[in-house]
Amino acid sequence: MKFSTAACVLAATAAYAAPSIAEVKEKAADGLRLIRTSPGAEIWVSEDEKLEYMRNHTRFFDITETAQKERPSRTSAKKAAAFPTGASKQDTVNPLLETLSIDNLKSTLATLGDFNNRYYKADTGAEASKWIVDTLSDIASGSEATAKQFNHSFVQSSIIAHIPGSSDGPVTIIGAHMDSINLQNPQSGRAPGQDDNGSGSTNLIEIFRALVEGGYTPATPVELMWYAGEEAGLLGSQDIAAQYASDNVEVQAVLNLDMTGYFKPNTNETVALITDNTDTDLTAFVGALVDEYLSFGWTESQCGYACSDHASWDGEGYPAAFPFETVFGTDNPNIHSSGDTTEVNGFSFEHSLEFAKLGLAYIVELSAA
Ligand SMILES: *[C@@H]1O[C@H](CO)[C@@H](O)[C@H](O)[C@H]1NC(C)=O
Ligand SMILES: *[C@@H]1O[C@H](CO)[C@@H](O)[C@H](O)[C@H]1NC(C)=O
Ligand SMILES: *[C@@H]1O[C@H](CO)[C@@H](O)[C@H](O)[C@H]1NC(C)=O
Ligand SMILES: CC(=O)N[C@@H]1CO[C@H](CO)[C@@H](O)[C@@H]1O
Ligand SMILES: [Zn+2]
Repeated sequence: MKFSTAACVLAATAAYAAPSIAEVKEKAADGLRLIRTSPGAEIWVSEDEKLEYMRNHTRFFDITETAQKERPSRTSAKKAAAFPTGASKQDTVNPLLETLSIDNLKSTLATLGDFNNRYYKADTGAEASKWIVDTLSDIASGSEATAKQFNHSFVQSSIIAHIPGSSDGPVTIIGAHMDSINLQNPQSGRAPGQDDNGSGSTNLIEIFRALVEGGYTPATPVELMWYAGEEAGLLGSQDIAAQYASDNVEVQAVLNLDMTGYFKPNTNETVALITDNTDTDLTAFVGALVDEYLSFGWTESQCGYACSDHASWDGEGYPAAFPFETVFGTDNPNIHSSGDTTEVNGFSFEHSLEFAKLGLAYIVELSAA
C-alpha cells in the first residue's frame, strides 16, 4: 500500500482500535513509523516526517517495534510493595557516597563526547554502546555483577548491568539513555551530547563502579540500564519495559536519570521532580532522599508526554520517577546540537555529582537488607 506524505491521524477518540500486528509489519516494511503523540493519538509518518516532529519539539513514543510483538496478558502485580516514607539505610549509603568521584565523571563524559555522535542508527552509536558495555564488564570482572547488551532492530544496543540479590525479590532499576542526536544531521552530524544525555549515562557508570568496588551486596536484585534510541521515540526503554512486562518481571521501582549536568547561571540549584507520568509515592520517596543526602533541595516540575524513558515504564504500569537537572523551561538550551558540551556556561560537574549521589542512595535504600 502507498501513503501520501501527509500524516494520517488514525484517531484520537475513545473508539480508537490499535492496528493489527500484520498491518504494522506491512507498513513498517514500507519504511513508515507509527508514532503516538498523546494517549490514543497514533500517526503513521515517514522517517523524514518523524524528524520534523523531533525538530519542532513534538514528543512521542515511536511504537513501530513494540506494536509488532505479541503481548501475553500480564499476571504479576504491577506494584511490588509500598515505598518507605524516608531514608533509613544511612549507614550503608553514606560510605558508598563518599567514593563517588568527579574526576571519574569527567573522564567518562569526555570519552562519551568524543564519539562523533551516539545516534541510534549510526556506527558511532553502536561503538559507544560497545565502549560502555566493555567498561562495565571491566568493572564487574571478579564480582557477581554482569553487564550485557540488549539488542534492538537497529545497530545501537541498550545495556543492562545486573547485581544479584542475596535472595530473590523485585528488581530495583535505574536507567539513563546513551544516545545523542544532532537534529540538523542525525546520521553524521556532530552531537557530543554531553548533557543530553551523556551526563545521566556517566552518572550510572560511576554508580555501578561505586557499588561493585564497594562490595555492595543487595538483598534484592539491582539493575542499571543504558537505553538506546531515546531521542527517536524512546525505542530502547520501550523495548525493555515491554519485555519485562511480557516476562512478568517483578519490579520494585524505576528511576530515570536523563540530563543532570546543567543549571541556569544565577538560579538556585534544585532537583526537578517530574510529576507527570510518574508514580506519586515513589516521587515523594525520592524527594525524601534529596532532603537526606543532597546539598540542595527539590522542586516539582512537569515535562509533558513521552519526554523521557520513565514514560516507557510508566506506560507498562511500573512505578517510575524522574529527577531532572532543573525545572523545565530553564534547562540546557544547547542540547541536540554540536554545542552540547561541558564547556557550556552553566554546566557543572558538582551539580551532576549530586544526581549520582541521588541514584546511588535510591538503589541502596530500596535494595539493602
Ligand atoms: C511538527 O511537524 C509535523 C510534521 O511536519 C507537523 O505535522 C506538526 O504540525 C508540527 N507541529 C508543530 C507543533 O509545529
Ligand atoms: C547483540 O549485538 C552485538 C553487536 O552486534 C553482538 O555482538 C551480540 O552477540 C548480540 N547479542 C545477542 C544476545 O544477540
Ligand atoms: C535563591 O535562594 C535564596 C535563599 O533561599 C533566595 O533568597 C533567592 O531569592 C533565590 N534566588 C532565586 C534566583 O530564586
Ligand atoms: C529529557 C531529554 O532531553 N532526554 C532526552 C534527553 O533529555 C531531554 C531532556 O529534554 C529529552 O527531551 C530528550 O527526550
Ligand atoms: Zn534530547
